[in-house]
Amino acid sequence: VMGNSSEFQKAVKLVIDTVSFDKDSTVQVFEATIRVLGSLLSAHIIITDTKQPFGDMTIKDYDNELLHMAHDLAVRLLPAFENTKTGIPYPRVNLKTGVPPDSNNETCTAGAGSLLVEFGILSRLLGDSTFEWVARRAVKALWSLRSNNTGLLGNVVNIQTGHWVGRQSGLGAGSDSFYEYLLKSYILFGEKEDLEMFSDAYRSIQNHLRRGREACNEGEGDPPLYVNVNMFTGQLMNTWIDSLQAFFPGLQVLIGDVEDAICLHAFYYAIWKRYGALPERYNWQLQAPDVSFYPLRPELVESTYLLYQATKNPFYLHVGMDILQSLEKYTKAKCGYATLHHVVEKTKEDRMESFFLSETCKYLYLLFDEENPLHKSGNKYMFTTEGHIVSVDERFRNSLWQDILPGEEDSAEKMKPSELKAVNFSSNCNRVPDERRYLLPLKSNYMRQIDRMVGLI
Ligand code: DMJ
Repeated sequence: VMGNSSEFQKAVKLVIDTVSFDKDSTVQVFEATIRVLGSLLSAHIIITDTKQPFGDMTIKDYDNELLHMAHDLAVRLLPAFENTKTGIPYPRVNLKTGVPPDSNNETCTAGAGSLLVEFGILSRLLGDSTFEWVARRAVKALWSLRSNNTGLLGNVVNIQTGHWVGRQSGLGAGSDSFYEYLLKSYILFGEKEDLEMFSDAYRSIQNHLRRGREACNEGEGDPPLYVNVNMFTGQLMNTWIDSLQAFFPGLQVLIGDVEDAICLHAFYYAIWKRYGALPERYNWQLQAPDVSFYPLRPELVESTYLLYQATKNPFYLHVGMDILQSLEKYTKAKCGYATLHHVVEKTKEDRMESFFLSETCKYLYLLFDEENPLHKSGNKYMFTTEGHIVSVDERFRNSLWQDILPGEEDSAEKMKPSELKAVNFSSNCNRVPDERRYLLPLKSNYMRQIDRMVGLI
């Protein structure tokens, strides 16, 4: 993304020469997929891109090594999808020996249901349907367990019985990327059923999770907030929001619901302004953190970047600058950037998660790099949930094995990348952002209201 081809080539060679997955190590299927599989696939796509928009990222004598490594890793993850009665995978797998004998039968919705982008890309690059098939089966199994009453899913499920162990439905931990990947799978593969699931889920979210006034930027009542509810009754389960939820305005940008995105983003930014970071959980009733650490998460920066791309409003450059300055001030350490152990006391932990580089830094860099090839029309890219870039191109539209994908009857209809916008979202989901309209993104009384809600004034 920075166009630094020599470092990229060095890193790729290092990975090819030194990384092996033949390890007696138990990993989380979700984390290994989004962090490791995703980066291998992304780098492979960049290396083999015929246009090379980021500069010359080709590797001399490259023989698809990264794709082979991705395949090797994915094969080692496959045992997670075996011996499960629902098709929902086990959460952990040993890379050498498969599912550990004492394995937990419970998994979270996001962990089990956000594997389709990486597994689908791998299948389509290899022409081997296995990976997409298992990932799609897991999504469909989870989807079939949603509440008849609210249309919502819980956050923890038993993979053998299909019984919901965690009935909390929200947009944060345990759920977030499930929704993200319904939409992103559709953007990438054009399978209509993914969009239909996403549209239904989005409708249920708006009906049951969104609280506050209807028009977000005007009128009486509280500014909107997405809360955690019981999936079966829609009743409020607690009064906290978590820092992972801050990804949601970015997802709203992708579907064109920019106004709601602007309002929701402003709420998280108000919390950031108060602490110079986002606490892992913030209790909006107590106006105080419930869980106080900040592991350098990217979600607020990600939404800021996407909102800037959608509106070009300099307000988001200001937000980015503010975030950057707090990161420099509070998290910079001798050898990197440190997790904040406590957002009030600003104590640090000796820990820097890989998503700090793959997401937080990348989105910050891109926010200010107006001329980046990623922003040029004609170059179409999508970010995976871990911030790895993949090109949205025809290569991923071919599922020649369509007939053997689970429940394929109504999914035969495929959309071309250029047709993506022409789908029936509910009325407020298809707005084309008008730059002038967002010159002042939020009314001053709105800002005052949320500043008061987070105890800033
Ligand atoms: C990232 O690993 C991914 O974005 C994931 O989907 C959830 N959030 C973390 C970083 O906070």
